[in-house]
Amino acid sequence: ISRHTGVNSTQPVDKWRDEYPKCGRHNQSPINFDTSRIQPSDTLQHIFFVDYDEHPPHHAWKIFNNGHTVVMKGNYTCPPQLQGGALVDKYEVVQLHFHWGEEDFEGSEHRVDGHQYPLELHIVHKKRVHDEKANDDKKELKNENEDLNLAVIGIFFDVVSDENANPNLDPVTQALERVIKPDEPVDAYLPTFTLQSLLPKYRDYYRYTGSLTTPPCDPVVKWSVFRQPVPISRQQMEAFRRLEGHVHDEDGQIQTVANATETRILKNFRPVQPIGNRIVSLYSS
Ligand code: 1SD
Ligand code: ZN
Repeated sequence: ISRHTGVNSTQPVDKWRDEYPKCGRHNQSPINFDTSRIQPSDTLQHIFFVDYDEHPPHHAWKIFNNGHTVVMKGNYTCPPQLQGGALVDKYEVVQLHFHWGEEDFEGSEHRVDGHQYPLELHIVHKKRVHDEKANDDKKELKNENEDLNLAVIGIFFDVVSDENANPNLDPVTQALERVIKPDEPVDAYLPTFTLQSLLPKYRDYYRYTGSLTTPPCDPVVKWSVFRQPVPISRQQMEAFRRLEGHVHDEDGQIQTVANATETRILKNFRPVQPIGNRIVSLYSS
């Protein structure tokens, strides 16, 4: 039995391209932000986080450990949106999830001058389509991912010694205790949790066009990654490292293993990818 660090796939990261050709092509994510080469942009504007302070009705969240990360979906009637930020379209929230490592020196997918933060949150948004019905009809005729047009917000977390550094994250880390085992979704009631409460104070961000960081690696993502990290306590960070994942055998089949420490999700970030001739810009207020 081998433990693969590859996520969302039965393949290790370096084999993704065999099964998912897009993972080996251009415009892949994550990347390293080389601050000596990135200039503040004249054309980027700030992003409006519309209804980010809203609660889903009855504070209802679906929390799911899918074996490679924890995914949270708010049961919104009118999901929070991104507007502005040179995005052209409006994008609405679909889900959020995290990437982390075994120790504090690794974990984030994006890097800044080679530095990795211990945790990175992704708030995934999809382009808003006015006529849902028409869209569903079309989808049946097409490949599932063909219409994908996503905007993902990346937020770095930095571990600080103060136990009370980020109480806004407590509803999330407490809910993690209920999804230690993979593949068993829970309905959580999170009265004090909003997306707004996870954003950093300063909203400067790096912008570039990239991909999903997991198979099938579709190059359809407008990435906005905040420059300022958000604090997280040691205890909160450990809650992520207690989550259990899948273990695969040589054929990529999921194995059940009695020893729980063997199955922990301890590394679910993809290595940085070549930037190629892409332009990375910085919105600086
Ligand atoms: O890894 C996630 C993947 O699980 C899925 O959530 C996808 C959105 O459909 O997004 C990628 S990521 O690029 O946000 N890491
Ligand atoms: Zn992600």
